[in-house]
Amino acid sequence: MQFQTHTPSTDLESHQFLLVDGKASGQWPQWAQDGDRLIESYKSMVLTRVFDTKCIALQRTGKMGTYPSCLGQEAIGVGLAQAMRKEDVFIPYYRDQAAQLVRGVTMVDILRYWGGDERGSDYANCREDLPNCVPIATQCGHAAGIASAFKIRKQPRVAVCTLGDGATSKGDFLEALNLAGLWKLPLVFIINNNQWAISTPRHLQSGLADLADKGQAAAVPGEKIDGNDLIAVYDSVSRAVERARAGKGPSLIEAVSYRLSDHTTADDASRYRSAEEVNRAWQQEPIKRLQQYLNRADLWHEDDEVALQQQCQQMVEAAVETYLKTPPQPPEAMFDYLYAELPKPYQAQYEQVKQKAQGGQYE
Ligand SMILES: Cc1ncc(C[n+]2csc(CCOP(=O)(O)OP(=O)(O)O)c2C)c(N)n1
Ligand SMILES: [Mg+2]
Repeated sequence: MQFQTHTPSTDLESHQFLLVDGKASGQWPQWAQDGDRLIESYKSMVLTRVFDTKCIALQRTGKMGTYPSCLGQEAIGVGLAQAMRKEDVFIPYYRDQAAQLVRGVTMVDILRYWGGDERGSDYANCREDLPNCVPIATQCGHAAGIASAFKIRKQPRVAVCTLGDGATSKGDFLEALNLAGLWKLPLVFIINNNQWAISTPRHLQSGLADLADKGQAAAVPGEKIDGNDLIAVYDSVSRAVERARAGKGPSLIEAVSYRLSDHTTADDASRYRSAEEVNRAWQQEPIKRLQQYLNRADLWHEDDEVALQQQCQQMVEAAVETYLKTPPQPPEAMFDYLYAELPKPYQAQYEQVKQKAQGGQYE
């Protein structure tokens, strides 16, 4: 069953290519039979994890602000970003470091953003991708607007928008989904169903068994996939993206994964979920799974792994060094990023903050 309107979403197994133990399942798409392609994806997932681990350490040592780890969800980000074209637009939420790195957002950008520096959202390499969205689901309306612009301008481009399982309960998402279905927008929604919305478990979020079925009320076909299976993610997103590019309208993908970390560095998930549950989820995580496949296929070996880990560490350390050396902006810079032209009522406040800063009152 593939993206057919009004068809209930399929069970997970029918969109699975890599089983939990790294063994292959079903008929693999052509591209996945190319070992180099899989190794490229694997390297991106490992880099994301090394970077993510460092971000938590930076927060813990007072060098960065609150940070939402993407531990365990690397396959969703890497797979979806690799399925997009450069000219497509990515509309992320805050747990999308993996996709952003593949899209060309730099590690320094990401560090600056979570360090509270808005210059971290000024991406040099993918200027039209949107910045992180923290207000839950509000990015969905932006995505519908962007997709609508593509359609009006007759551009063969696609908007790809991510959101969490919790975000699917918000009106913003449901309204954007409705519009996408009605106007047949070139828009792909991807739900990162990591099973938790802070401390709210998935089963208390919606009465639906499959969040992909939310598309039915909006005439948006849905598909539920294993979000820990890099091949399933790439396969599903690339079909949805090309479907949208061909003028056939939007899709909704539910990628099932697990949030192996706390919600953010400001959370302690051990207060509301059991160690057994988390241990079980570790057995399913996406990196080990692909690594096991590559090992068995004789495409990846111990020495490759050691070299990759070293290379990733070096790249991350270099980015951290640049980030830590970034001169801070003056306090009045907080007015600089919301408006193209500062509205009158804020101009007086801006001057006031600037004068206080010059008088050393914020030091
Ligand atoms: C409009 C809004 N309401 C509440 C919050 C507080 N909040 C931050 S994350 C979150 C849970 C989101 O869960 P989910 O959509 O599943 O994404 P996840 O964090 O699990 O990736 C909430 C309620 C917010 N950021 N924005
Ligand atoms: Mg969630």
